Amino acid sequence: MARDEVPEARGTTDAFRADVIDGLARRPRAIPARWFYDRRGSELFEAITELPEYYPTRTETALLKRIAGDLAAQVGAGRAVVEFGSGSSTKTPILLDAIRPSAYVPIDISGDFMRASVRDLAARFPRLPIIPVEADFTAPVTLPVEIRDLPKLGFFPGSTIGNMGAFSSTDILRAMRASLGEGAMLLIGMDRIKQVETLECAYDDAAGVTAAFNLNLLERINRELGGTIPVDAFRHRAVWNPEAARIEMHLDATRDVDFVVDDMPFAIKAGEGIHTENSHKYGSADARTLLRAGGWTPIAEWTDPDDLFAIFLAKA
Ligand code: AVJ
Repeated sequence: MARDEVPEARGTTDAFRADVIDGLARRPRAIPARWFYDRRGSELFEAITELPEYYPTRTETALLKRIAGDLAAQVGAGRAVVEFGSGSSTKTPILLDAIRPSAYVPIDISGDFMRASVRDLAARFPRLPIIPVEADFTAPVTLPVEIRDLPKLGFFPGSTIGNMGAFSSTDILRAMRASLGEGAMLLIGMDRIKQVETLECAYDDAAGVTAAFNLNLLERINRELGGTIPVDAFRHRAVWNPEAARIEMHLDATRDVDFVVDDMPFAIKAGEGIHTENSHKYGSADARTLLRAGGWTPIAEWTDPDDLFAIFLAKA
């Protein structure tokens, strides 16, 4: 496909290049997790959500089904649902069935993946206006004019907020509040702190899908940025960091490697690594404090019987 057919392509590639070169030059090396989600990465993430070890998706989906009636009563009908990082939109039908909104606006950085998912959704909700927006929702997003006068419900499932640290997660909640406007509500999923073994297995599955997801970042660098990274020299590592209350994913070099990215030379010694993701986990009080810091007032909290995952409803 020609570049000019994809409005975001040039800006996205430039931002990817800048983040990679910058991230490989700093110590410790770190590349932002949002770059996992090219088409292949989005597909691998979908596969992760079906793994026996990866409890968040199935727990949140079941929870959403269970609370649908309660949620409808608190949210009311006729809102525009704005989903941040919609991906394959698998949890969306449960919400749309429950609250009968007047429009649905999915926002995702992986444009063609999102549009393919939206086609399925449109078939299921033929009378619902669906207006996809291809954007990086960590920056302020201009919402489509069609929903300007409707009250909004922000939908931010999956504990995606956990990819951000305290500063960015507060910023993004505030940005959401600003873009969703007067009278908005937010429905947000937040993963709980739990047994270390459960957490580490969820991010290092026996089938190696999460490893493939992590390593795909290096393959993407090679594909899109003219990289020469020997991917076979890197190993996936997932570890719980108790001080920061987060799972960290790393790619560790198993031998000394030299490579280029966009003609820039890099060297990584055996045992050194690249930090590729943080996935923060929250106790109930942590979650509520974060929401308040982000300008939202929590009005309901639901959790599954094993307290693995929580869904919060908040108002602006
Ligand atoms: C999509 C960010 C919520 O942190 O659990 C899954 C991404 N990374 N396995 C998460 C992910 C490795 C996921 N989020």
